[in-house]
Amino acid sequence: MMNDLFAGPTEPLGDGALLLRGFADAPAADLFAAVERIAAAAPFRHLVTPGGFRMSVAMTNCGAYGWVSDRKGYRYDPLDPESGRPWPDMPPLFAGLAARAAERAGYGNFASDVCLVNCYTPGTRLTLHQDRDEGDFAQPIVSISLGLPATFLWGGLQRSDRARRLPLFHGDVVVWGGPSRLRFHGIAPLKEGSHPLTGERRLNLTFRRAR
Ligand code: MD3
Ligand code: FE
Repeated sequence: MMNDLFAGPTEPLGDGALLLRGFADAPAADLFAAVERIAAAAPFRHLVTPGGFRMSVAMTNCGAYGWVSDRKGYRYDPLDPESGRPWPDMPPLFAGLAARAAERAGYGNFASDVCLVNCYTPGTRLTLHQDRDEGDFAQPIVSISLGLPATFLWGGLQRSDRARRLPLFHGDVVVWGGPSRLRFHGIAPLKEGSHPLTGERRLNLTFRRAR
């Protein structure tokens, strides 16, 4: 398995969270090409929060469900509300890579049914939040970073807990589970720059088990 050839550095981030630096370097170009196909079928869009704010991050999804937000709330929806059609299929490359990363962190049989794709341009940020719309918090979330670097904000279990700053680079994969699963987290405003693969963008893929 490809996983067995990966000998890159791993950094434990705290209870249940593991950073795999460069775990997605080799498949990065294929991942990016798949994101472009997904975005051709389900374009990136700026969702509105229940409070009425337009998110600065542009999002799309693939898999059996997609994460969506509107004035009615946050939810996982089997249909893309923009088109009324199912989300694009999860490419086998995606699900396989996420499962191998989860395995490496000690979470066997991670079968994600959603990949939420976030697109950041310079100035885009994601304010501190928890991911709690999924059905089973015993399932981890796996994130893959592509393109421009970002500063990840890693808080605690209370919104008011001081957040640690952690740089995330192209190819980095993080597995968030166990006691870290419900920690507040976010992304600081993206800095200007250009990346050979993605241009003036950062893409983040998060793999989730919605139901
Ligand atoms: C820690 N995305 O989509 S990925 C998100 O880079 C999200 O786009 C960020 O937060 C991004 O919800 C951060 C890292 C991440 C994702 C989910 C987590 C960290 C997490 C869930 C629980 C704890
Ligand atoms: Fe999140």
